[in-house]
Order: sequence, then C-alpha cells, then structure tokens
Amino acid sequence: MNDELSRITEDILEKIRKSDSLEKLNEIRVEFLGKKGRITSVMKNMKDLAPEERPKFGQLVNDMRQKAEAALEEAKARMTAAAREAKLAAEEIDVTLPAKKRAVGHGHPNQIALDEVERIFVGMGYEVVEGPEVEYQEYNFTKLNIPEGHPARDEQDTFYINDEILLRSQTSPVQARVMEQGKLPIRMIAPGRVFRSDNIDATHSPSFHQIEGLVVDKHITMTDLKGTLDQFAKELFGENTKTRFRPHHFPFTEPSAEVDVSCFKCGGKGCRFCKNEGWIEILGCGMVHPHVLEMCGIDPEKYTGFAFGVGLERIAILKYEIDDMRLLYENDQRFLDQF
Ligand code: 2NL
Repeated sequence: MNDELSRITEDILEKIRKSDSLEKLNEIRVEFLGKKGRITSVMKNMKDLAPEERPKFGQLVNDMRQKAEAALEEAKARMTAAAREAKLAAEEIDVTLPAKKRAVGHGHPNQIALDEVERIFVGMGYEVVEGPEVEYQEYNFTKLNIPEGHPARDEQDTFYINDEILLRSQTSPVQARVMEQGKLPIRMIAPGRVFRSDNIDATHSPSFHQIEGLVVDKHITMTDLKGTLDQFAKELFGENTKTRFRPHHFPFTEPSAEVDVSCFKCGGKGCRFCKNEGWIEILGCGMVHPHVLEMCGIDPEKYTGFAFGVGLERIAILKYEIDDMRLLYENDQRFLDQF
C-alpha cells in the first residue's frame, strides 16, 4: 500500500507539472482528491491493514494530500499570474502613436450659406418661416398678381400635379399665407426648395432653393428696402461692399429692381470674376404691389411693404467660388470635404 501511495503521489505531481490550464488543474483535483478520487479510495482500503499500522499510514496519506494540495495551489497561482501577464501584454497601449481621427460631418455648402443669410436677417429682427413645397396655383401665382394667362406662368415652366396644384416655383406662397393670417407688422424670410422645368446645366437645375424676404408695416418705403439690402450685402460679402439698384419688372412688386453688389474680388475695378463689370447681380426686389397686398387681405391704403428674392445656390456659388452649380447636387465627397 505504501508503494501504491508513492505511485499516486508521483503521478499527481507529474500531472500538475504538465498541466497548462486551470480547467486541467481542476480535473486533476477531482481525479485524485474527489469523493471517488484515487487518494480517497486508498483511504478506504485502510481497513485491510493491521490496526497498529493504520495511524502511520493515515499520517502518510495526509502528508501526501497536503503536498498535492500545495502543488495544486502553487500551479494555480503560477497560471493566474501568467494569464494576467499575457492580458496586460496584449492590452499594451502605445501612447506615442498618433490618435485616430474621428470623421466629423459638416453642413452642405447650401446649408452653410443659408445659415449665414438667416443669421443676418434674424439679427435684423426677421422671422424664418417655412411652407409647403406642393402648392395651390392660387398661392403660387394668382395672389402674387400672376393671373391665369399671364406670360409669367409660362416663363416659370411649372410642374403641375393637376389643374390647381403644382410644385411651387417660388417661396412667395409662404409669404402670401403669412399675409393672409393678418398679423401685422410682418418681417420674415421664407427659405426653401422650389421647382422649375429647367434642363440641368452649370447655372440651372429643375430643383433649387430660394430665400424670399417680406416686410409689411405702416410707412415702409423704398429707402427701407435699399437700406436693408445694403446692410445684407455688407454683412454677406464684406463691409466695403456697395449695392446698385437697377429698374426691373416683377409682376408682384412695383416699382421693382435688380440688385448688384460691387465685386468683392476686385472691389469694383473689374476682374475675371465679375467679367470686367465690377458688379455682380445677386437678387431681385421691389415694393409689394398694392394688388398683392389687397388679394392677401391687407389694406394697401394703410400698409406698404417691400419684398426680395435671392437664389441660395447663387449665394453659395459666389461666396465659395464654385464654378458649376451641379457640384452642389452631386454629393461628391471630394467636393463636399472642402467646406
Ligand atoms: C428674383 C426675384 C423676387 C419677390 C421675389 C415677393 C413676394 C411677395 C410679394 C412680393 Cl409675397 N414679392 N417676392 C419680390 C421681388 C423679387 O424675386 O429674382 N428672385 C430670385
């Protein structure tokens, strides 16, 4: 029995030495020290010994049991430490490596330009109002002094949904709706998408964006219009910018004007950017036609107003020197990343 015990002892110590995982250690523990383990069964065989030999043998078994336990513990500690070392080595961070750049998005150039225009007008006390892109022709045309049969209806080559409903060709229907609500005075801009049946080229698109402005109050005159748009031009293109008003015609304003700004590249001397003109056209405007006020429920004897309309893409193209409007719609990352 002593030989048997020595064999078991050697066996267990050998197995512990060879084991390389905590699971295996556990299996060894069960194999030798468990309820049905080999050491336990040796203990059970003690009854076969002469009674006087039993205490000594018991002592031997206990010694070897302690040896086995100690070896198991030692192996366990060794493996835990090794596992932690390996984990730490795998997680090592080199703080001298360059940081990963996070891809941060930004506004589309149209949006950047719109934010700028809104900032300027909100700064002058204007409200920003949006409205439907699908409109009644009543609001898109009739209330703006463009009756059925008026040539301006054809000029705008509108997309019709049916006889009465169309994709808006301008954002003025939003303003007609605000006037109709009857809360005065009005100081608003109406930005948004508009539609015209145009072919796509460097300066045209069937869907583009407009920002229209409207002021209605008592005693509003052309000087208010000129002062406001002059201030707008200075804030948008720089404080040395001058404005020039040229007579024009729009059905919804009278008198009407087109507005040029002095070229912000050459200061007005003439360069390639302004095609040697010294001036760049940016918007159309005028005093709201009395008939428009009347059709929108405002008494033109008591109130007057001015209005203007500017193409958002036109502003973006000028401000960021984009030479083809199509770039604003194609979403080419190489283009967008420049803003
Ligand atoms: C242009 C010209 C313009 C307006 C838009 C307007 C709106 C109402 C009443 C009167 Cl509700 N006028 N809008 C006035 C003058 C010009 O736009 O060339 N836009 C790109």
